[in-house]
Order: sequence, then structure tokens, then C-alpha cells
Amino acid sequence: MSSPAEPHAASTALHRQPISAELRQWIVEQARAGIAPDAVLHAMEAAGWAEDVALHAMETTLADHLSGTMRESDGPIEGKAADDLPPALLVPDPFGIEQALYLDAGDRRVPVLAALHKPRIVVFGNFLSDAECEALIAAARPRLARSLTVAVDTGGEELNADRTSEGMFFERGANALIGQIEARIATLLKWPVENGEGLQVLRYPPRAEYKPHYDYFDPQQAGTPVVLKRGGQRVATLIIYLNEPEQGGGTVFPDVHFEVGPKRGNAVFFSYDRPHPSTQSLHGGAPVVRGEKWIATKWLRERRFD
Ligand code: PD2
Ligand code: ZN
Repeated sequence: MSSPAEPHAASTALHRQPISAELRQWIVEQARAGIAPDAVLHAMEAAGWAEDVALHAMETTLADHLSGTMRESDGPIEGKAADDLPPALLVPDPFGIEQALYLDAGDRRVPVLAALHKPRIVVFGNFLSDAECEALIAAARPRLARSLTVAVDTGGEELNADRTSEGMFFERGANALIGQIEARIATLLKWPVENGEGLQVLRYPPRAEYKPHYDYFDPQQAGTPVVLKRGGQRVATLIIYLNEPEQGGGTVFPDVHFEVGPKRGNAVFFSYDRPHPSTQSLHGGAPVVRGEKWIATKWLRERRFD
């Protein structure tokens, strides 16, 4: 669930509190996503709304919505009923405070360089130091092999022409550096270390790319139930840039025409609350034009990934 907007200073006075279009839209989105009213109320309280104000806002917004009196500005009416979609899952959300300039990652403060709400994409600066990036590359380099992806019919692994990089996985907690990075990710994203897959390091030589795809496991594919037994669905991804290619190699989000430049030490986070294209989480690694590109990817699961 994303976070609701924070109240303005005067918001605790119920009779004076206008319910902003932004808050109304957020409340309707939570209801459409099938999130329980209690969880919605808790999120509003955590964002600073008084309980009675939050309850009033929810009741009036949903009553208006159900009686069809909401205007178009209250949010897009999707063509497809929410009932046809897979149920919404809880996703990591780095923001305790919306519009924060810096977020706490435990052993460092991480600047928020850009944030998009739908789809949820957040770009962080200074997530790893130069020395940490270099140490990760040095530890991964001797263990690189042509990247595999999950085979959709069996749940095993296979070579994929859409992914022309080389990569390797570090087991969770493989060494002190990996453990420290994993703890940093867990604090920043407020998601348990145990729900993370092992950190993957990828190297893209010139012309290599990762064609646009979704990171969740497609429920229509025969191999998916096998994959989901261990940790459930993927619900979010953090891509960390370990070096800077001379040209190309951005991470692209074609549905929203957004591209993140691969700047060393920076990271891009995105979440997807259901395994469905309506999340607009389609993304790819654009071809590297000159130089090479190194990244580390952390995929976050619904549950413990043991
Ligand atoms: O290297 C990238 O930018 C990229 C793009 C899309 C990485 C991944 N997906 C991934 O590791 O899932
Ligand atoms: Zn991906």
C-alpha cells in the first residue's frame, strides 16, 4: 500500500477539514485494490491523521464513490473491474513521510532524487559508496556466467535471448559487505531481510540489454506455482548501479516514458502490488552503447524466501 498524503496543520479539527482530491483518490485506490478498511485507517493515522478525521474522510469518500457522485478528477475509472484482477498484495514503501528529502537507511541517509506515484518508482542517490561498488564488482567478476531467467513452463532456469548480460547471485548474508547492504535495503524499504532474494550482480558488455519485462511471476505460466512456493510473489525491485557506462544502459519504464540514468551508487526502486500489467511496472535495461554497465538487483518477495 502507498502512503496517504499528510494532513495540514489544521486537519485535526473535523468540521474544518476539507478532504483533498488527492486523499479521496488515494482512499478509492485502496478500496479498489481490496485493502481492508482497518489497514487504510492505520496508514492514515501513521501519516498523522487523527482517527475521527480519517474515519470521516473514508466514510464520506467511499459513500460518494459508491453513489457515483465522484468527478473524473477523483481518479481514473479503469475499464476493467478490480474483481477481474489478481488480488492486491502488500508492497514495500520506503516513505514513512511523503515528500521526505532524505530517507533513513540505517547506516546512512539516502537522498530521494525522484519519485513517481503510479507506478511507484523512487530514485535514490548515494545508496552505496564508490568503495562498496568496487568491492561488489571485484567479488562478483570471477563468478560471472551468462544470465539465466526463470523458465516459465517448468519453474527452472533457462538462457534467454532478451537478456544478454552476465550475472551471478550472492547468497543472503554471503559476507560482511553483502550483509551490510541487505540490512541497508531492509531499513530503507521497511521490508524484512528474510523476504529478499539473494543479491544478483549483472554485467552488461557493449550492446547488451535486458528487453522490457515484468519482474513478477506470471500467474498464467505453468511453472509459476513451483516458483511461488518459496517466498510467494515478487512485489518490488531495487536496482543499484555499480558503475557508469559511457553511453546508454538506462533503466526504462516504457508505460510511463521514464528513464533512470545509471549513475554509480544510485538506485531505483519500484513496486508492483499484483502480478498484472495494470501495475505499469514494465521495465527494461536499455542497450549499453559504449563502455560496460554493472548493477546489483534485489528482488523482494511477499514472504520469507528461505
Ligand atoms: O539493468 C537494468 O537496468 C535492469 C532492467 C530491467 C535490470 C532488471 N530489469 C532486473 O534486474 O530485473
Ligand atoms: Zn527486471
